[in-house]
Parts: sequence; structure tokens; C-alpha cells
Amino acid sequence: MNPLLNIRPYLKLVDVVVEVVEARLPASSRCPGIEEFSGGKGLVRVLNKADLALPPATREWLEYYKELGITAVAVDARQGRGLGGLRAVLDQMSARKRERLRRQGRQGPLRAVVVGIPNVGKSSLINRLVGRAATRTGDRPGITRGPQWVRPGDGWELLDTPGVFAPAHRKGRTGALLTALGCLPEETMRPEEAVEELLGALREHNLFVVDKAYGLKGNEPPEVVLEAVGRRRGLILPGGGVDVERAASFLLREFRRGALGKATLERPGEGGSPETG
Ligand SMILES: Nc1nc2c(ncn2[C@@H]2O[C@H](COP(=O)(O)OP(=O)(O)OP(=O)(O)O)[C@@H](O)[C@H]2O)c(=O)[nH]1
Ligand SMILES: [Mg+2]
Repeated sequence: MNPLLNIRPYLKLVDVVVEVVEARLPASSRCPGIEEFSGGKGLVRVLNKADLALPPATREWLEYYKELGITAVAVDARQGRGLGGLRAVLDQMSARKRERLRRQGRQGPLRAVVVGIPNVGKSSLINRLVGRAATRTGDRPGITRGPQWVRPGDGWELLDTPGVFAPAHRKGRTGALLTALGCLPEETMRPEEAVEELLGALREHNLFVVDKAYGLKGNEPPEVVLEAVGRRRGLILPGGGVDVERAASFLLREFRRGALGKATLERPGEGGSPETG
């Protein structure tokens, strides 16, 4: 089933579709079928959590989208960075309708729906745009339960929606990385498995943030890394061995919130996911 079906009834009400993706994983965190879904509406892609991604990689993505004629902006919804650019895009995309309304002597409203996979910061972005905690946010997937209009009274009405994902999001490395980033529930995969894929993806991009944080060379197998994490963090089983599962969960949480440093896990042109080349 198309995961966007529940949102479709709202589409005819809106002027712009805002697709939020993870700046650390811009291609694999995309919303499946969004182009067809948004039809003739304006569509803007927001690379959120840009504070946790590598700035040169984010610039590379934005350049790449520009070449493809895709409207995209990078933001940090937590700190409110990059919102000016997004507002400008929203204004531009709604200019024609505003002009029509003006000719009719009316003021609005203009409406946007915010969609994306879970936990990418859709609700946080809305809260930043309206300047108050209008919708609930949280550091796990599935916080927003149903569509919710936010009406700040500035002429815009924003629709927050629950995160959606497709079967492809759960598969292989994509599934592991989305679990590592907190976009899929932790139960999706054993944390040790997610750590293995995360380490692989980081090292392939010459990112040794985990290895450095735990004083390791950049080529130790995941078991050695988790042993180091468990010992350092005191995650020890009664028999004296490391609690590997807890060490893996701990490491994933550290990475997710950016405690190990910035990282971008895919670059344009790498292949494997749509729009990576
Ligand atoms: N560092 C950082 N954290 C962010 C940013 N935006 C959101 N977050 C955090 O990411 C987590 C998820 O944010 P939400 O706004 O609840 O995400 P959502 O997409 O609405 O999630 P669902 O409703 O579950 O689909 C929260 O812990 C936010 O504080 C950002 O730009 N940078
Ligand atoms: Mg939400």
C-alpha cells in the first residue's frame, strides 16, 4: 500500500508539499512516491538536521539538486537555521495564488503539508516556522499520530503529518542506517547489526568518528568496537563480559544525537538509492 494514501485527501487543500529528509542520509530517507503524490503542487525538499551532517556534503547535495531542477534547502530545525531560505521558497511557490487572492480582495490562507519518514524533524520544523511548540516532538519515531493543522495566523496554515515509510526503507543497509538514525523503531533490527552497517557506511566515507571516539584504529571489526564501547561505558554482564547489545544501543544513540560528531552517510552519484546517480 502506498504509505502516502492517508495523506492524499489533504493534498487538494494545500498549495505546497514540504518533503523533509535527513541531511545525513538524503536519498535513502526520501518519501516514496512523493513526486507523483504532489502532482502539480509546489514541492520543496528540506534537508533537516543539517547541523549533524557534514557541511561540504550538504552543499554537494544542494548543488546536485539544483542541477536536476529540484528545489531543496538545508535547515536545522532545532536551532532555527536556514528557515529564511525555506520561507523564501514557500513565498515563491505560492506567489501566483497570493496574486490571485489579492485580485479577488482576499488574503488567504496559503497551505502547506509537511511529509516525510518518521523522526526526520517534521514537527520540529513546523514549530520553528510558527515560533512556538504547536506540535509534539520527540527523539523516537511515531511521535505524531495523526494529521494536525497548525494555524499561526500569519497567512499560512501548516499540516503536520505522521511519518510514513515503505517496505524498501526496512531492507538491507538502508534499513540499518535508518534504524541507526532513529527513523525506524529500534526493534526493526538487532542493534549489533545496525552498528555493523553504520560502521561500514562511515568508514566507506572515510569517517572514523566512532573509532576516534573510542581510541581505536579505523579497521577494527564491530565486535572489537563494541567491546571498547561496553568497557568504556561500564556495560558489563554479571560474568564480567561486555553486554554487547546494550553497547550497540548506546553507540547508536550517541551517533544519532550527534555526540560523536558530524557525518553524512551518502553522497550524490553513489548509486543504490533513487537520485544518488
Ligand atoms: N540536531 C537536530 N535535531 C533535530 C532537528 N530537528 C529535529 N530534531 C530532533 O529530532 C527528533 C525528532 O523530531 P520530530 O520533530 O519529533 O520528528 P518528526 O519527523 O515529526 O517525527 P514523527 O512525528 O515521529 O514522524 C527530536 O528529538 C528533535 O528534537 C535538527 O534540525 N537538528
Ligand atoms: Mg512529528
